[in-house]
Amino acid sequence: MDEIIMRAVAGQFAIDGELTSFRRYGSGNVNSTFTFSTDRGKKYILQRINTNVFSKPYVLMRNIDSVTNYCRESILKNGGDPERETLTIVKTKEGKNLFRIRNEYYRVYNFVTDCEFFDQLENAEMFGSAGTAFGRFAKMLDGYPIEELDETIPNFHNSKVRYREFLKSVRRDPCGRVPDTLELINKIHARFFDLTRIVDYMEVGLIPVRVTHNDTKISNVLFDKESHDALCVIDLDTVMPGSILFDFGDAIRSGAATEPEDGTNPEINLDYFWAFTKNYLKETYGILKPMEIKNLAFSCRTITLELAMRFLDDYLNGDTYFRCEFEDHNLVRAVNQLRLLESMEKRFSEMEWAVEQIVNELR
Ligand code: GN1
Ligand code: MG
Repeated sequence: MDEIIMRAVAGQFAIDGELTSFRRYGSGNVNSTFTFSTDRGKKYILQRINTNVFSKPYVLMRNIDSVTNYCRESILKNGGDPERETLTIVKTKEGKNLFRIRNEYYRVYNFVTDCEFFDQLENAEMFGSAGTAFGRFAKMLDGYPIEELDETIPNFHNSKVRYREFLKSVRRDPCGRVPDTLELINKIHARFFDLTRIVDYMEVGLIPVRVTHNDTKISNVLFDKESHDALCVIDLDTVMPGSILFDFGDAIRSGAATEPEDGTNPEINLDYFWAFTKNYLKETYGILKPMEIKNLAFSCRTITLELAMRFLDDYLNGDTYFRCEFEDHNLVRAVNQLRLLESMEKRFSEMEWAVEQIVNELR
């Protein structure tokens, strides 16, 4: 983005001072994210919302406004610091959540000070701390009135609907990429019931619908720079009604893998799995239903399979959804997720056993 545009956009918001410098920030695959500083020493996050993915930006921001206000109160009640433990929206000078120009929508948050994010964590202890942060987040939102939330992306984790869409892409094969990816496609077909089990349980009420984050990848947690404690859960775009299992599973998928999403040979790191699960359950054991606990380990397989399918689907459709940094990026990601999945399948009984042991200690 040009500095002139950046300055003009930042100037629409009720910020302290004037923009002096900015740079790209984060590792999100959907929105475009920047940080900027002002001549009064303040730092902010500025994002351009991807309207290809989020078709109702104002509705999305209403959700986030309401959820962050709710979190702020809860954090204050618990003696925490809401400036660092949740996001703070900076309104436009007209008091709006977004600045719109032509078809582009921008928002600004305060930059959470002295924090950093990681695509890959340095040790199991940090991932354990993320378990506490995500667990607290889930517990905090347990009391949030679900009927007030709009569904920003309908059927986001409805793997049945996603599978149907995937089948359509395979049949249409708009880019002629199916012949070279048949092996991957078949790996997904073969796991149909692993993909749909949780959604089936939800449909018949065996697994409750809760207020969930829906995008709990590890880079969506901010860690304190000094202590390396996980402080703040960010990227609230997909906070919607959903299953807590996808949140647990997605955190494991992204945080307990030995390689990043586009590495070549990821495996599940069971020490990381233990560390996260222990702390996550410490926070959430009181609210979880037996069917949720029973499916925690399994949810990691489901979400990893879902991501493999989403990356492959995007590849078949010519890479229009996820940001790609090189040719075949989505293909590399799909292969990566299937390898990670195979590693989870191999070590599944150990994952289930870990959950059982942790639950026994909590009982
Ligand atoms: C996207 O924007 P980001 O990077 O936090 C995607 C997630 C995927 C993730 C995979 C709205 O998240 O669902 O799990 O990429 N977000 C959306 O890296 O589709
Ligand atoms: Mg996101």
